[in-house]
Amino acid sequence: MVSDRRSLLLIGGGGHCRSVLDSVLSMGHYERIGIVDRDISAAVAGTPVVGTDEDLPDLRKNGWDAAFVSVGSVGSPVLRQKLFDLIRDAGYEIPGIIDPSAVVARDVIFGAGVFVGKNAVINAGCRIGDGAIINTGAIIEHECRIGSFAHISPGAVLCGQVQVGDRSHVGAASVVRQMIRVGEDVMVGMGSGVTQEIPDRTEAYGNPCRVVGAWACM
Ligand code: JB3
Repeated sequence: MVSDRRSLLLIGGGGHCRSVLDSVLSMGHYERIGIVDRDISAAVAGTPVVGTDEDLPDLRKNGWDAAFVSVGSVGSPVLRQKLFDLIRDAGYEIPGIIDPSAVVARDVIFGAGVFVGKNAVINAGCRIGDGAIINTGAIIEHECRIGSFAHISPGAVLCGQVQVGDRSHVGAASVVRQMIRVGEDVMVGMGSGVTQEIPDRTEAYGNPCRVVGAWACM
């Protein structure tokens, strides 16, 4: 985490950005915040849009030092991954945004650009991959592995030693039993109770959670 007051671009100015922005303001680390969106009228809560993706290299030269992907994801993390690559290649620092109300164990290892929302809990021994979203009130119990660009939705509960693969989505209020693997590019529908492994590139939902077909992240 950064401790000095610097400048931060939020990439994507929609609903998820509103949550991210509120956490950024609560953290108080940044004295200048701007939004980059394909829609230049997308100002969020008084924070201005300062350009589009094409402007990112110039904005970097003009003193914006950090950037964070604030486009959200409900089952389609590909845009988030593309924007993450864009800001990394343009030379921005990519911080984590962890809401001050979240409870995070001391030994959790974070990749770059992770969002942890209000009242989320991440317990001891977890690893969270680049660009993952641990959304409002999610509980990630001890020794879980969350892949890059995965989205753990509001109120989801992952019991101990659960693995969630890259780009996978665990729907709101779902529960994943301890030591279960949710594969890569998986969509788990909201309210599911996951008691068995979910294979890569599948869609599954229900309680008990059943695979209902193939899933392709787009
Ligand atoms: O589930 C929860 C709690 N939140 C959801 C979140 C995780 O994902 C939320 O309900 C939404 O389903 C979704 O939030 P998101 O991505 O903020 O969706 P939306 O409100 O539609 O806003 C998307 C924003 O991204 C819009 O302002 C778009 O103009 C912008 N956008 C789209 N493509 C882009 C691009 N911005 C940039 N910079 N570049 C793009 O390519």
